[in-house]
Amino acid sequence: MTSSRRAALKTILAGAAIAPQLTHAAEPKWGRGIEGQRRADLGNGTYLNPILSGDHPDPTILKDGDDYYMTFSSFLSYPGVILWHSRDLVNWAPIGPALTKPIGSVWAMDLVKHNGRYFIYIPATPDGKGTIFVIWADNIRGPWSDPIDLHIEAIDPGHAVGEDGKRYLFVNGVRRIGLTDDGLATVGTLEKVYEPWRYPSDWVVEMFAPEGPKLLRRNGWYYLVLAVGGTSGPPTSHMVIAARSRSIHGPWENCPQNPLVRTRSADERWWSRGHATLVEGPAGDWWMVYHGYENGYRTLGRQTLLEPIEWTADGWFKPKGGDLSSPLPMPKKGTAVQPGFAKSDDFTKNKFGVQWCFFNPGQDEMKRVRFEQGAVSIAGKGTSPADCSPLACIVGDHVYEATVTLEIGGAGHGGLLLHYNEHMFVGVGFSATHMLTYQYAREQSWMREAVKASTVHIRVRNDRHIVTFFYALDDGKWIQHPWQMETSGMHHNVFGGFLSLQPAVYSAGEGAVHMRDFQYRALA
Ligand code: 6LW
Repeated sequence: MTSSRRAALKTILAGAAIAPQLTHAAEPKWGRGIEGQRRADLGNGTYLNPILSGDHPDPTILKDGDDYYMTFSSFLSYPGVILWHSRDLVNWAPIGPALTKPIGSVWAMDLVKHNGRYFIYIPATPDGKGTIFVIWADNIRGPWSDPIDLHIEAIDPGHAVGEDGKRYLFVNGVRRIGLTDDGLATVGTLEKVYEPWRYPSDWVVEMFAPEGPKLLRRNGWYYLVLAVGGTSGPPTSHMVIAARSRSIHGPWENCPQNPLVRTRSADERWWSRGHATLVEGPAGDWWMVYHGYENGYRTLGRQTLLEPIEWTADGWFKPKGGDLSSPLPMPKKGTAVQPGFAKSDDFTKNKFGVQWCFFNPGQDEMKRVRFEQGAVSIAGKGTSPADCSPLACIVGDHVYEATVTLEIGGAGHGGLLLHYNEHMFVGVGFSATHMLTYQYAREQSWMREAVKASTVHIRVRNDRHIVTFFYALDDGKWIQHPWQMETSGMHHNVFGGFLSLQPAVYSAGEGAVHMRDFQYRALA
């Protein structure tokens, strides 16, 4: 297509009128950032959770002088372990990925600084079997080392330095293992160090699952903050509990106020709140970051929440944010970085590992990618969206549209999806001769339609789980796809894996798909 034809089409497409939105009960008023994306900072001295909307679970946070860094479980998305930066705990900007080499599904990590060097302890599942890796860097912006397998069969590492100056990793259970001084190998074996506080056995939770141990040394105490109750299942599952000890070797004393955080009712805005880390704010006050599912939006994954805490005279702490459904005062003395980023992409800049991640890629997946002028070409792989490692991005809005222009080259096919995993996605694809419709992770061949177009434009609108696809062929005239879908059940409680529903582009079969003009806009 010539560039003048492309410009003309872009104008037609941008102005295209499409079906009106559904109406819904009133929701809280979030701030709106770039492309209308949800923004926590309300601009009036308060913020409204989540601080990072969309799939940002198991936050691990590091205060490094006036800077804060955070990363989140990235599961099977690569490049993975995306680091974010903030100077006020509320506004966060992405830095980029710390892990490019696939090592399986990445779960709750610990980001630490020790003797001037940065470390990320990463539980992952290479070959389906769990172990803990470490990567390190002298500059948090990289380069990061290759992952080193510590051969620890456990999840959820939490790093601590004992009063003896020795390094330890606490893991789920709660168990502990020693580390060498350089932090890159283990000393001894896993040993059980703490039997956590138990909630009454008739509470409605998923399972006991003591995990996510995070350690803090303050005023002569070691605090051990952890999650119990299970991250998913019923909305009242997850909780934050704490224990403390004068020594890294115990004995650990349970916090008399356990559980410190828990969703009490399914009427609350945030479900399954838990997995917390304590962090000092810019003004020397204290906060907790943790995650939760948003009521009615499990499809968005677990989102990052920030809650103020207060240290009490008895040396314990208590949360002060209630159920987090209302705006809270911003942390004092911080400065805001430009939060988030534009998800619209003209492919003049490489946004792999900030926005775009392959789902469950092979070791050489980036070899499929070729940047061209204002486009990216993705070589085909596999035979369908289920086995071709679609290119996906995390979103955090209740209503949004994503639009892309594709040129389908060769005998392959490509399209736009809402993708959870290989067992669940919906979408519309095109080959050189046909339009393909995917529902229930399968092509519905009875819907296959003959079309002939060198260029296709596809738009997906997700309006609070009501999903509508639109497409336009060479003349740029939008047509609403005849099948509207409902996707509220596409989440972890049904399909496992702790993932989220993400807009994704796929390229399958022989040939390549040229992708250009990706546009995102949040509508609510
Ligand atoms: C995470 C663990 C958990 O490592 O989910 O249910 C795992 N709890 O803490 C993946 O996010």
